[in-house]
Amino acid sequence: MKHLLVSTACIALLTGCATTSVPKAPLAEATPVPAAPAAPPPADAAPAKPTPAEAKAFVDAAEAKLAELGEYDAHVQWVGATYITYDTEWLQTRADAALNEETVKLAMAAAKYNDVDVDPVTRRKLNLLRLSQTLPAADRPGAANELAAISTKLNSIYSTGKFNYAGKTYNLDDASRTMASSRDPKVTRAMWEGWMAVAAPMKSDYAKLAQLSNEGSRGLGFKDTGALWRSGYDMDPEAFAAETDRLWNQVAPFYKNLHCYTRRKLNEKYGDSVQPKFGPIRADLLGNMWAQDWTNIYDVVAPKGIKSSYSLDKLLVQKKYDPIRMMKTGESFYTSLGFEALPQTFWERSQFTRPRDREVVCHASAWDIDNISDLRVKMCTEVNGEDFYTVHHELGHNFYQRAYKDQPFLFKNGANDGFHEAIGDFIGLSSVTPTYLNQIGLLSTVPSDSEDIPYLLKMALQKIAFLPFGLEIDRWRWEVFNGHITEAQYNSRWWELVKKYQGLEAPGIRPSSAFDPGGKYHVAASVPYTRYFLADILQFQFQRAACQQAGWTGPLHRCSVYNQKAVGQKLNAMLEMGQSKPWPDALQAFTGQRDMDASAILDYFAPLNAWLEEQNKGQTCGWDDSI
Ligand code: X8Z
Ligand code: ZN
Repeated sequence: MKHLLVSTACIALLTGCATTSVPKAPLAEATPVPAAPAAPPPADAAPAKPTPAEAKAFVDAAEAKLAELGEYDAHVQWVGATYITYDTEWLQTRADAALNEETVKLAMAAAKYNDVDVDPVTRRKLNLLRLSQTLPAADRPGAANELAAISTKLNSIYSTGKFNYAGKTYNLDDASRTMASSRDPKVTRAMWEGWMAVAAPMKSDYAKLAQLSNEGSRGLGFKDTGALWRSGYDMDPEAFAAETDRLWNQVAPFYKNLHCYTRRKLNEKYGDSVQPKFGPIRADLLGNMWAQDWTNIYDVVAPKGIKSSYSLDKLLVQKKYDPIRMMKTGESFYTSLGFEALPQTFWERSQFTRPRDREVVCHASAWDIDNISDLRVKMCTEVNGEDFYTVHHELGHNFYQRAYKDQPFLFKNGANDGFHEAIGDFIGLSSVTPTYLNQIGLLSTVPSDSEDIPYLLKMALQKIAFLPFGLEIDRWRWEVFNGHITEAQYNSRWWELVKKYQGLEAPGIRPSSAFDPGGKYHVAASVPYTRYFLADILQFQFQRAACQQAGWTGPLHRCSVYNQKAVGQKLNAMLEMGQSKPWPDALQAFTGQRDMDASAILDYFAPLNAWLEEQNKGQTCGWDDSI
């Protein structure tokens, strides 16, 4: 429920249409009034069926109303996210509840046009209205407020979370840095357990949140909140679930190869007592709190005898990059494609680093406050390769938002949420190529293709390692929402799914109070996560199509689209459509394809997959993934 349409913290709010266009009349009456009947109808007559013109007028008024409320909410959420206090939480709860309440009322009122023969644009908008709250509140007094209060509280627990270890206090940034660099399994375990303990108190509130949002979702005609989330893809919700299975099955063998190779390297480094040769990998050994990105342990898995001549982390420090310079560099990639530079207000109003003197939501996000030009990012940027990539990711959201600014309010969104996540990641693929790093003066010489395997291995530690994680979070939430699991089973079921998909296990027995899913931002903040799985697939489809458009004939992983204006133009053609058409139309506009297709990510990594298969010869790979 946090944010309308482009849900929450990752891409925040829209609004748009000038507030002067907000009708003065209440929405339900903001329709052309039909001519009065000559005589009053008999008392038992059915109410007259609304006309298509009435439906269109209803939608226009709804868009104006939501734009106004959404813009107000965006300012409140921004202040709350950049300054967490009792009072800003109070304001966030109020603003969120008001927006949720109004959206649900409008979505319910929209049902009266279900059987009206409206034009396709109005029909699409009526459907989108029903989908526009991530956590809809029930239409009864107090429900929206209760849901908003829980939601705000969970977000704050996560963002202000801290723990103590060996006489020092750690926040998530500190713990993440230590997880990335420590090779002492006692320390990585302490970081991991310390952070997961922050989430334990969220458990009962999370159960309440699921119950309340289910009540709201059912009021809107969905089976539960999971079904609502799966309904945002221009297809039947269960067909969408099957589509994600299909994509996962395309890439799972590759993930298993990477898992096998990595497990062996960890076993060689730490020994059987820390990382056994068989079975799941210990989750705290992979250099990241959630084991969603394994790039930080490249030193542990680096192939023997093939050197990698540079580290982006070190280059950025050596060349004295700072967060603003990283942002400016990111912006210049987009302008090289023909996009207009970001407005001055972006630089004045964004938050680029963690403030020293107040609590903030550090998880990176991109915002569109007024749905026109008040674009911002909120990051706690550190000078390293991971954040260099994240800068390009966030700016992808902002350039998308600006590209669709002339669409009507309900179409100001990504073609689907996976598209919104994939744009910046697609640009990010070029932004870390040695050719591009060389062009911008970060890297003095472009390594020969003898370094392709180390390069691809680093990329796979980010992109292939992520795939099962991108899937499992919502697999778990879908089961929470459909009642398959109870609060008492939340944590054990979480670990069953982590084992099944990622092939990982916790570093020790979990306490019965644990609520480890809440240790991930998107669970605490209720941001749907399947979008990132889709983005991981889509960004490589974008890359393959863009590189073909640029006339590139070399290997896909070496292609950079920097300065390719024709690619920029075609990309813009997709972006400016927003959500006005079903996503296959948008995909076709840029790539010529109408399906999500994992063959592009497999093409990109093909040389590495062959290399991994060679490395894994004679090994017993895999783990027991039956649940
Ligand atoms: O949440 C994000 C972005 C903001 S939309 C920083 N990402 C996911 C995550 O951090 O878990 C990007 C990669 C996956
Ligand atoms: Zn994002």
